[in-house]
Amino acid sequence: MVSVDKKSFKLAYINKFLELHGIDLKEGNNQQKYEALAGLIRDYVSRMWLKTNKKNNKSGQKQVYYFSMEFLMGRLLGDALLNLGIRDICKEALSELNIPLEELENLEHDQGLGNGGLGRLAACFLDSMASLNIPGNGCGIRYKYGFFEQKIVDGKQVEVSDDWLKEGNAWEMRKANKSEIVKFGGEVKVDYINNNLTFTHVNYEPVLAIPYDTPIVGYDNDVVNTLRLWSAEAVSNEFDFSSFSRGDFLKAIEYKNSIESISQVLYPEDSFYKGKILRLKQQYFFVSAGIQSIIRHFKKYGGNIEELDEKIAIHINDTHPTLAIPEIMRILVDEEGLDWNVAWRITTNTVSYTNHTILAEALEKWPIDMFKSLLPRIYMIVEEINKRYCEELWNRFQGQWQKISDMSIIADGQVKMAHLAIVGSHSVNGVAKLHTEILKKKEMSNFYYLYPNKFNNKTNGITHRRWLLKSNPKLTNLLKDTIGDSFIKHPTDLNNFQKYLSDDSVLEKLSRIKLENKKRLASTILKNQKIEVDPYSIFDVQVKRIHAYKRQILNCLRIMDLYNSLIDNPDKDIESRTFIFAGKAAPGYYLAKNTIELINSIAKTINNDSRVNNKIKVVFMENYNVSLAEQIIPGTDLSEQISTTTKEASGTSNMKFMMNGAVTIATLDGANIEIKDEVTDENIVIFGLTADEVLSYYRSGGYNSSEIYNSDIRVKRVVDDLVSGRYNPDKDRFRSIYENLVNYNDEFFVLKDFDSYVKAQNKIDMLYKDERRWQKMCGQNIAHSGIFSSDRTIEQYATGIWGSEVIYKNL
Ligand code: 26V
Repeated sequence: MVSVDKKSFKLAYINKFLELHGIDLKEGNNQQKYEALAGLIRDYVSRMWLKTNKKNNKSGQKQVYYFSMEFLMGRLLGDALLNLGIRDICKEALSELNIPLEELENLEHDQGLGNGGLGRLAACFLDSMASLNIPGNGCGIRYKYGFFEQKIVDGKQVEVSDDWLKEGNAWEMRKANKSEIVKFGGEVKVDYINNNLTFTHVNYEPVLAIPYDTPIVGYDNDVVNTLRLWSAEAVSNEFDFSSFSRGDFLKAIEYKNSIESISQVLYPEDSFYKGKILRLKQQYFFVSAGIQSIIRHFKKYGGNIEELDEKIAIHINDTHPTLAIPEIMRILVDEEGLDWNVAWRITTNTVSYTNHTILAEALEKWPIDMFKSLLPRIYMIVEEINKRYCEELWNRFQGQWQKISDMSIIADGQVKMAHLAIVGSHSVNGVAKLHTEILKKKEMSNFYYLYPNKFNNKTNGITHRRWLLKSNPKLTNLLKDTIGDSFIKHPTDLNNFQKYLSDDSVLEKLSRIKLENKKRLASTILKNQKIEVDPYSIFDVQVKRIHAYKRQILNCLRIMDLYNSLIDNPDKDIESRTFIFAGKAAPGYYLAKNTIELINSIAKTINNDSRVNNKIKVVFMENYNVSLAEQIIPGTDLSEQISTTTKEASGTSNMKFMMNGAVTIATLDGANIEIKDEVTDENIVIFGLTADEVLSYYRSGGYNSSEIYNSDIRVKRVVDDLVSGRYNPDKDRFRSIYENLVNYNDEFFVLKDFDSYVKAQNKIDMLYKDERRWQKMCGQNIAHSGIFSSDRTIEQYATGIWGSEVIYKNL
């Protein structure tokens, strides 16, 4: 804990400001004031950081490294203040200087180095590892440009590059002395020396990997872990001096740019995975730099390489960092001279892998030619791994050639990263119970048969520090006032809140807090989208990446249907609602971008129709990111989790919403099932096909969407309106959505689930009318959300996969 009082904080702040800017505080602008505050907090953090590092170097405790292409961190200042326990002191001290803390906090650019769930999960995990006192560090790429910023122009998404480093980054520390060289291209020279084969990589292109370290502050425990992000630079004497002397300046610049492009930009997750060479380069770049630096550090502190797996755990977040497996093998065999079998044992014991999707089209496969020419030695190692593994398969599945070829790492001219990840790690986990079952029984059943003990489930979680304490201080205070503050360190203590749900005054307070959060959200909507919404209406929210399987379209069709019924029957007794959407579409994903346009067209039509205006409104909020989520989620009444069952691996916003007292309308998909099990059927509204039904349709057919279209007149009416010109003067604008639903048999069962969705929504209306009952439901959701803290998830990873000690006490 930082022990500082208001007076000394104020003094330290004034000094820091002067030190950084050389002017009087009064003359400074807010950006300068933010920089001084961040600088001061970083000073506090640095001392603990040093202490944690020293302890780790000495203790011999197992170190966990979480490798991920994405870390969606959001803003860091508020998080640090909260975890250091000095937010109140800081706020008061600044307010005495006439500086509103929130204004400074809002100046910080979101660190948006991730697409969505997978990247945000990595960020929550870092927070939990630090808060549970687990020596756990992140390893990734310092993209110069984060996930694009979304602008909505004429209802359409326009992508703008996210220049997040433009004002500098107060939290990172460049560590040039800890750089590594990563080698691309070239050839491998094989020699036979002293009865040993040796492999020398020659004529390669060296790339300098420079680490930038960001402190990850644990909650109230003096622990500061590290997120290490790598940036690519040209090895200086490889380009400028030689080329310069020949006067070829432009060539030198071109070369420099081509090297730097490796860490230039984060790839947007697409509907289809495209094997782009730059992405493969990115993957090897950060994995190689990360593994080299881990092993260098391990040896520096006296580690015995043959005990690497006892002291180090490397976790790979999806298949993106799978090259860690052959890279460790390369170092152990080529550089450390270990026997292949020994090296293989160490490698597989060290590495563990999480799968985050069953969408076959998202699985990474690299063309052999590309792989081989970019990473010649790594390719040889993968070939050798595959050769030995296929021998094992031949023994196990004699004569079953098709099966062996299906399971091979290299087949059909491609290197299959998921296969390499499963074979080369000791643990494969899914991210929710249903998801893990589908992996075992269906998607990866052959592998489950071969390695039953590798497969396990670790249901996702979210850090309650950011998603409750930080984003919803009012609710946090009510919880502290009722159940005390033990839930902060033991989130399942939120259960104690159940006892208070028969107390009307508590329910009344809960409802007031929600209203205040809704008012805050309403003013953001007015400011950003210039739409006035009624905070007394139901805030019905679907915020997430735009994707066909997440079924924003189902939500749209239901809104169109409600609109029809209000026009048909102006006296229809419904609760007034504000439908709020937000989310980004991959730039190359036509259908997703078209969905955004549809939402905006519906919004325009409905919001301008005075006949329904006091009943329903539709809003699409621009540029969904972590900071916007922190505002939207506490102000939500109804959480939309309506993916096609079996498709959403887990979902994590579902957990954030429940923790903030929203009621969920959901399909039995991903972690929704576990949420339902926790809150019980009375406190969630479930609809739609079950997993068995969906799987059976996919397996045996039998679904005909046009039958529904032709038989349900409500469905026909809304689907026809997609192409009638009612929502957009260009009748063909949404033609492809129409075609997908009617003529391409509706792959995601939108029409099939429509009726049950409408009924579920009517049930929501009915429940909401009974205010007391509704508040109780909200309270039950909060009370049962503790299990979905990422502290629980991380404890399960630590004990079940990484074999790290979990020590709660402070340093
Ligand atoms: C795939 C690709 C393909 C090529 C280009 C860039 C790119 C980036 C990411 C991905 C994989 C995305 C997988 C993913 O985000 N899965 C989500 O993981 C969440 C955390 O486990 C989970 O809650 C969501 O249900 C799941 O969709």
